[in-house]
Amino acid sequence: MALLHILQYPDERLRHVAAPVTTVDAEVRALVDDMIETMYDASGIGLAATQVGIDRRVAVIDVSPGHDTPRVLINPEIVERSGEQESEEGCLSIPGVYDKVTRAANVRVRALGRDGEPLELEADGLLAIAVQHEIDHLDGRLFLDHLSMLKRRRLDKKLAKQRRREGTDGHRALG
Ligand code: K1U
Ligand code: ZN
Repeated sequence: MALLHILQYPDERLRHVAAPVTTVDAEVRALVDDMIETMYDASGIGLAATQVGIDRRVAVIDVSPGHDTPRVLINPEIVERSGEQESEEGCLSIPGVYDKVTRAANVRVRALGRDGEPLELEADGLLAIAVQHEIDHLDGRLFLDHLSMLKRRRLDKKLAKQRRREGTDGHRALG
């Protein structure tokens, strides 16, 4: 298994729309295993293949308290949604930024599991949020896209300043 590099906002590859997986083969299973290891290493509760630069519809999620029950969603589709919930979200591709996002409270998801078996998942609470957050990644969307224009502009300014300070935007850090 291997740790994968997690792309950081504003990397344009985070905006790619991932293609469906046609065959769940050994290569896809190896990707799933690497993504689970990477999610745990980063102390995340989810990870989408888009975040590691792979444009395939593969996501992993683990919201269990012991961080020992990984769920694998290949080609996930939300087939039913109801209600609303608002909660604070973060993103492994946008470290240090958290904000409130409103999403469906309950979702029913169809997907394939790690071995290609069809599965259906009914989710609420944090699991429902994580599922929607990861499917957004597979569609090239970030939780920032759910914020108001005003909040978004403020955050973009803050992040650009942070990148300048860290010298990670191609300019020399001035201290
Ligand atoms: O996809 C990702 O960037 C992973 C992200 C998923 C996520 C965050 C917040 C709400 C729903 C889904 C994270 O894991 S961010 C960091 C995190 O570990 C965390 C966030 C909320 C609760 C518990 C942990
Ligand atoms: Zn994210």
